[in-house]
Amino acid sequence: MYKACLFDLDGVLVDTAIYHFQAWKNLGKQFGYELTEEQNEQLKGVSRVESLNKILDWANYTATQEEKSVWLIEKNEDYLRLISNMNPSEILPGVLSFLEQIKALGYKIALGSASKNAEIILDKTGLTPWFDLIIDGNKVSKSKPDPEVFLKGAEGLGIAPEECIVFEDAQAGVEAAKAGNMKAIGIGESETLFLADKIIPNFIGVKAAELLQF
Ligand code: G16
Ligand code: MG
Repeated sequence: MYKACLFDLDGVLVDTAIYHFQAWKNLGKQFGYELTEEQNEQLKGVSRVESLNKILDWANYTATQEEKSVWLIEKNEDYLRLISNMNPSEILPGVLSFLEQIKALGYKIALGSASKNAEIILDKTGLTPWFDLIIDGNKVSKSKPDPEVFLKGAEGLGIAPEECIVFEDAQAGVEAAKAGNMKAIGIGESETLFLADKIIPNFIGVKAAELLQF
């Protein structure tokens, strides 16, 4: 009955959070703020603009619109430099085997990421050919937990939301999947992903035919 798998990018297929963290930390120095790892956790799955707003909030810094625009560009330029050497070795363990299995089982595969740089990352890691459809931050106007990114994925694939299974590492992403009437499989810790229908720590050794039984 399930026909499509929709994947988040950062934290599910690859770990770009380390690069976002570095770029935000570098930016924070401009207003004398040192971002912590715990705070970076809270930026996972959050859009670029919202991430900057959160950081400025934590730093207690009131920025002008102009400062914000400049900083968003600077952060992204820094991030693009950091991801420029990404390669297939950065695909998270077990992911390729899982993609192979679901392809063989006949599932459609789509990306549902908040990132505006998703296509670059998929290309650099060699993941692009696996995807029937890519919905990224350039194609949506509302951030997760709004279901827009996943609903557009289902629509683009021509598959009903009830027939879709979402893979997410962020609580907001799991909420987005549930709000879209989809099944959600959380990748990571049960403390943060408790709203998911199933939770796995990662894709290592996962048998798709078993996991996708609901
Ligand atoms: C990713 C990251 C977030 C990042 C967002 C936007 O989300 O987890 O930390 O802020 O994309 O990225 P960019 O600045 O490249 O547009 P996801 O949805 O792939 O987990
Ligand atoms: Mg994510």
